[in-house]
Amino acid sequence: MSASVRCLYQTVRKLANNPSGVIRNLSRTSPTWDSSQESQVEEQTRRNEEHGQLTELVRDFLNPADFYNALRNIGINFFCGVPDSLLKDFCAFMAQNEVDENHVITANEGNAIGLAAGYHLATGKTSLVYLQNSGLGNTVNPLVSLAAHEVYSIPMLLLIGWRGEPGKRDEPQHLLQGHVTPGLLDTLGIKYATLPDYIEGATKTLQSAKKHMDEFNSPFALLVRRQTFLPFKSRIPTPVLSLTREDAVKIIVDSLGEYDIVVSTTGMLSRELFEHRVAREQGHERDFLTVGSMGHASSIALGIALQKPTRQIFCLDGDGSVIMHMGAMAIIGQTNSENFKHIILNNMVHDSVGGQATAAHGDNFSFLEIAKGNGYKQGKVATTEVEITEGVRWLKSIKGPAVLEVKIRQGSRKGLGRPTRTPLQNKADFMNFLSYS
Ligand SMILES: Cc1ncc(C[n+]2csc(CCOP(=O)(O)OP(=O)(O)O)c2C)c(N)n1
Repeated sequence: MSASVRCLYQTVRKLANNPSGVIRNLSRTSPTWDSSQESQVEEQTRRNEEHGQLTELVRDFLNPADFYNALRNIGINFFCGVPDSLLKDFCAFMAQNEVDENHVITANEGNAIGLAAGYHLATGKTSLVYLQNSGLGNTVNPLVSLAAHEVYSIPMLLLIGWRGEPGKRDEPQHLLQGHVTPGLLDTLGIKYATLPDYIEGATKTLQSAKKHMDEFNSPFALLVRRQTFLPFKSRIPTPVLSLTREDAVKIIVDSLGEYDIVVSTTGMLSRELFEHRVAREQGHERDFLTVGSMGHASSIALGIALQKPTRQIFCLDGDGSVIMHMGAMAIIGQTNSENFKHIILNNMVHDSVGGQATAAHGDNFSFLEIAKGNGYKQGKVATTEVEITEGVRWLKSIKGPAVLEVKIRQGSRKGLGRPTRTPLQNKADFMNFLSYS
């Protein structure tokens, strides 16, 4: 622990024990902190101290450990879902403290509803399904045709990170989703509440949720606002590799031709691609940034590849995204899209939302075997700068569909920006670029 972190931690401990109760619910465990979270909590701690008697101005945080214990107290012992940045501290706590048998990170959010249903059928018990509200769409079918009271009536608690909450600053792809989230739950007939950011409130809300789930045998949802949880960090060990995703993106992009088309996946990758074009003083017209719609970049790329047979299409994908909608690979493999080139940047984790393991973390997992089994014509792995450069050259020279798996380490640069052009500007520039024959 660095000196500044130790100092903060001591401040936090002191304040947590402060009889004036100026700040509440700070950690009873010993989480590690990253500097941005650290400085935000430090700033908040300072403000809380300044509030003096105005305790109504105090900002609380929910300790992931306390919330986990409160869940166990209402009988929840099984946890599954897809990670979200607003839930990353809770996810990190789970990854570090829960055994694998009781905690499964699923490929997509619909799978998690299925898993929770199977768990209920086998045990009669309720589980927790966590997700970002972007993944609500993936849950709709199993919620309405499996878990609903009108069908198999299966209780489960949904913990939903509320990106794009009205009144909060967020990216374009989260705005509509954030706005429609409560209405969507209403339409689905799912009762919900906002998760309080202090343990007494959270415990009460969990008790009401339990009462509802017991009485109606149906799902109940908790909406989680940003910065509800106290920071908790745990790092999933992955192989020591030299290149980051940003390094790899730069090498790939610099190896492409002037007319080559790029479709990039959700998360940090598209942000790094955008910044690299800025640094190179290039326009952004060659890139379609799949800022939302996680897992669909390869299908978008296929749609373009089939219509533009004289152009080369490079889909820059992530392991979590490919796994989320892996069925797309089966369809791609069964086409004759010779110009479809899939580059999977595999860091074995959901790096963009906190670094939780994907199935690619498993010892017996292989993207090359999967691609081959789905009918891709060829595949290769690259881990170094030279291998990536040669790999892209090779992809350009062969007939697809083909795949290049690029093995990278987790992590991203601090202060990474966000695209400054809007999705509509991106679309217009890109369509214009596609129109060159
Ligand atoms: C349907 C849906 N579920 C969850 C998310 C939240 N999310 C954004 S990026 C991301 C991780 C992507 O992981 P991966 O493809 O492996 O790329 P990496 O971040 O590791 O580069 C997640 C889970 C989302 N945007 N959409």
